[in-house]
Amino acid sequence: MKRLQSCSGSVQDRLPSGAIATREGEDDDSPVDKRLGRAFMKVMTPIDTEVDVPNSLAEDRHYFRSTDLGEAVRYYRRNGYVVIRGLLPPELCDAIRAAYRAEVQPSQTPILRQKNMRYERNSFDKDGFLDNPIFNVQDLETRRFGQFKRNALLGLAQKDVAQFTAALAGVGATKLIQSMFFEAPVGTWAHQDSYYQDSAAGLGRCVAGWYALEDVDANAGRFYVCPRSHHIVPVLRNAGELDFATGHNRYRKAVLETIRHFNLEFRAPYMAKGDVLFWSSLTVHGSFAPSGSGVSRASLTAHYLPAEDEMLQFHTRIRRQKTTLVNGMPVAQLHDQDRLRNRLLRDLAAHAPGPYAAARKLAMQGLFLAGKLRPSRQAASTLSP
Ligand SMILES: O=C(O)CCC(=O)C(=O)O
Ligand SMILES: [Fe+2]
Repeated sequence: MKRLQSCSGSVQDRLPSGAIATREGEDDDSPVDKRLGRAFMKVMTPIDTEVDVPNSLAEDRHYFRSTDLGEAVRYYRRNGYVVIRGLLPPELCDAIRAAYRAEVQPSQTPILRQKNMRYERNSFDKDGFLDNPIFNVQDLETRRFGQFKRNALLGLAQKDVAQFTAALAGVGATKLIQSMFFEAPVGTWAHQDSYYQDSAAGLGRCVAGWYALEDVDANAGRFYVCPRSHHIVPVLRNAGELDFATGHNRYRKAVLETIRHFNLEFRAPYMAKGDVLFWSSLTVHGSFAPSGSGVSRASLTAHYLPAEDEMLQFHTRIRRQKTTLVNGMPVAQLHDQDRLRNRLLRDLAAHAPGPYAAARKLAMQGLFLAGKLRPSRQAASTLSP
């Protein structure tokens, strides 16, 4: 949303009435702008093409509501993603952001960050929005960030979410294995989540959710997916030339080449406060570079696995995680800051970022070297999550 602009009304209040005559179903894939005759915002894609981005609910597909579970699952299986409107209560979205402003924004404590996996202090863009997104909200230190962590996890593990993630994964129950918090536009590179983490029981069994905590402006580096890429595109393996330790930049380029090669569509649904977009770990996605200033995209993302599955990291190793229960959902932790040992590591990493990053790089190289020497841990790809 734009800075200083206030959000009014509930998601229900703002739903368009009859903007699209037919209910948006899995078979209706004609471009929405053609049917509505509206002018969308033009945004540049990472392959330097222009794409139309809807900038209001009325301009977008209707997608689904929390009562449309069966239809939503069918849409997800076919398209590799689905949007559920109003899954998070707007008051909870506001409470998460209020707790962020009260506890996280003023803090000087180093926090693990999504873009570089380093412990860093907050950094803000020129409009004052956090531009180093938080990695694994569930690991934050309760003493300092308890309200923010509690509110965020209440949303990410709420009953409706548990029901959707289980149905989308085609299992009885899921667990949360990773989460992130974003505020400023960051322009995340195109990728399949599987490259970073997936299920050891089969690639594609991981389901992720993007939770809009505000109405997201089209200029604020909107989250996009490439529909059906989970079926069309082979899994780009985290190995050899493209491995994370030595070939991450090559991987990023390879994804863009793949998008061009298969002529994939970019689709960036309008995300109103409380809307959730779920996608598969095989679906190509990312977020656009910001195309305007003064705009934010406050959001959470979370990744879920079938509760019984183990996490496969970098297509290379099984990463065991300890779990806690939130609302009955297991939530896995990797760097729990409530443990002294992890806080000491954090302080070391924050005070000597160079040596810490070098040590981490070496460890990664060792991991992939060891992977080459032992029989492959790579799970088979399951195209129907
Ligand atoms: O919102 C973004 O920029 C990227 C989020 C993402 O790729 C993820 O959570 O897997
Ligand atoms: Fe991702």
